[in-house]
Amino acid sequence: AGPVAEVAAEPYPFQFPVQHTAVVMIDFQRDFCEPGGFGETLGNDVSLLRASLPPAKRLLDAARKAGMLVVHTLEAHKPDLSDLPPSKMLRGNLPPELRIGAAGDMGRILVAGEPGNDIVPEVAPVKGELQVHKPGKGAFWATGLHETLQARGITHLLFTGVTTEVCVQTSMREANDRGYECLLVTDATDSYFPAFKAAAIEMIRAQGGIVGWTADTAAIEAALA
Ligand code: TIU
Repeated sequence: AGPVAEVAAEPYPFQFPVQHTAVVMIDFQRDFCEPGGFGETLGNDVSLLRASLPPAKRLLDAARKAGMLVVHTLEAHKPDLSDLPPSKMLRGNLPPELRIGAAGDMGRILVAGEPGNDIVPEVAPVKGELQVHKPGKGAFWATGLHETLQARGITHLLFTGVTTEVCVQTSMREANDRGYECLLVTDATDSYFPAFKAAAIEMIRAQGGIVGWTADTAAIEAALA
């Protein structure tokens, strides 16, 4: 029940019941968006992610005004690293001092509670919004997110975050298989590889929206206005 918004989306219009839709902000963390964190240790230019922050903030503002649920995810491991499989720890062939859990410029890399693991101030959570720590790339693996969303009657998800083709796309595919109607907000997501971002957007909405819909922040704002 309640209002249904319609977005001018690709590959065709996307309708969402506002009170049963959540905005999912994937991993807008200092570890990915600022120098000295996990993203930079992997050899990336972290400044490439920052264009998505102003649109993501606008989307947050629109969602908050509409009274929608907002979920912030964080790629975060427990301090004892018991949720870090060896495959993930050793991937990248990095020396021990650059691996997940090692001490970096912003604290221990990708460890919950460390300064670098925080969400960047531009899109920081406010009271009442959910924060979900996830040990994998997908937001539904080992998190309980599906049960949390089901308990709140959420059926539709608007995805933002970083990086487009890694944690955002993985999470959107997980959500799609669990029966959620999903839309990726194209200017509120970024990748270290612009060509990968463009390809992810194309592959999500191809074949009649095989994974879901895409639209920009202005289209969501217009739908909620
Ligand atoms: N490396 C990269 O592009 N992404 C990640 O490791 N995690 C997320 O996407 N959050």
